[in-house]
Amino acid sequence: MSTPKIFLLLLVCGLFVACGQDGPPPPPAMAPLSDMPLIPLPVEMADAEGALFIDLDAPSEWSEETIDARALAYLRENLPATGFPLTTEIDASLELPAGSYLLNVRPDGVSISAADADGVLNGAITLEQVMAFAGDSERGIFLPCGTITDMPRFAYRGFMLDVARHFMGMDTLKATIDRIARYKVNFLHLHLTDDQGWRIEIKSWPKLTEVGGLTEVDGTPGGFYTQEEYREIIDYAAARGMTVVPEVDMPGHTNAAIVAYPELNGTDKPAKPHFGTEVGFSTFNTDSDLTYQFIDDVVREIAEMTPGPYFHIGGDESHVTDHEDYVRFINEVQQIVERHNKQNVGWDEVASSNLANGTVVQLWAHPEYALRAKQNGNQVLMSPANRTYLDMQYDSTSRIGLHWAAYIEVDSAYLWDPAAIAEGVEDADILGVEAPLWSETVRSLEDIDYLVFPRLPALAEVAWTPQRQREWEDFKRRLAAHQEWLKSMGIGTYDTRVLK
Ligand code: TNX
Repeated sequence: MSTPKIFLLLLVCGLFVACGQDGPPPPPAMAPLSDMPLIPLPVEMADAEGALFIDLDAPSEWSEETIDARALAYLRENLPATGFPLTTEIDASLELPAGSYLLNVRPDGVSISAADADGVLNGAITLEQVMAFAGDSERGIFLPCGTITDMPRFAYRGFMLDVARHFMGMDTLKATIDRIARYKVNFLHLHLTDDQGWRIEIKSWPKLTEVGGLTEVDGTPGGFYTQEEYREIIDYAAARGMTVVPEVDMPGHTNAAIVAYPELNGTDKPAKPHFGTEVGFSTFNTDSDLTYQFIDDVVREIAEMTPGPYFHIGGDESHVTDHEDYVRFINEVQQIVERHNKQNVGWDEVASSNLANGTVVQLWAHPEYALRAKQNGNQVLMSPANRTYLDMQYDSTSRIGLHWAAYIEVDSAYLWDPAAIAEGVEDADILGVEAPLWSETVRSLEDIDYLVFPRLPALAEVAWTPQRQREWEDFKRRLAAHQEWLKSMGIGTYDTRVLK
């Protein structure tokens, strides 16, 4: 083509774009989809020509006819604009791991397909990030075209909140669920009972909350969830892709229950309310039928309200329970949980008993117990304290947190491989990764924000993205964008020195 012809063509195109009152404005210079700072990093991103223009003022025509109801509700709540074509599709013939999805951005709209509803929601969560990081102009947002094909490394990507040491009310809990949903966390483990407080109403043993619910660390007033509130949390979490895993920690960590019902006490010392943070001094009486009747009632009431498959029996730090008694107790309790049709989860010490077939062993301190679990055919949930404990301080200047396991800066939370924690325990033996937030020093949403962000995004990527695709420098680039995004939403994320 000759120069004048090219000039003419450009002029015509320019006029066409400039005059097109109804058409989209020309896309600004834009980073391709594959450069977007997404966390967790998707497995595959392919760029395509063009952009989708989202008019901020265009009315939304979304409906449950073409969009999965849960994804629709999530997006309506979280997107800045919904005036563009979107469809979702569940195609059970897609042979991908649970939670996988395909997200396709074209100039004429977005589609999400997945083999299951969790996959559709994960695609919607990715779309939320794509929109948050896309270039916007006065009139709207431009999304670069392309396809994301994504699947999780592990089936279980968890967060634990200790609501026993300090009680967290409904608003705090819901706000926490909103925050972590953005990182594709799909299990919410609630540590409901401990020495300092009992937080879940049990109708057949009412003093658990009437007495055991009153206290917390430092003597401030505690609190508890009614059964109605617990059900509300389950629904709220489910709407954001999370299954609740309730924990009743036993036979140790049971002082609050024993204060309420002294007949459960397995020590010679009378129990009194505990406001401190020492551990390992309480135990149920493992010889008494009443104890097992009690546990049966508690497990029954909680299991009836809990749609998820798991029931966490704790089992950690039972320092005043004789070992033989401990083993007998854990064996018995695993059976109670199974009779109520739940699968057991226990802290890694439970592997010193006879593990039931389905019991998941949550590694926190003892790799040898994880190996024992594997050898016995049981799955391991990875929560090594020196990598995943969100209650650990970042460094010695952190305003709250503990440091018995380690100081955990963001690089330390990111730079590890779950398959390299316990020799011989590999991906196929690992159910997933969970980041626990113990609350001895955590009292408010502000405190939660400070410890959870930005380490939770790092740990969410550990649980989701294949090890070979994770790269620290690239993660830092993406995390810097997330820090801005989190702050723009009013989330008090910690200003980590690794980004300075
Ligand atoms: C150890 S981890 C505990 C908890 C504490 C936590 C504090 C585990 C199974 N037990 O009782 O809250 O350390 O970091």
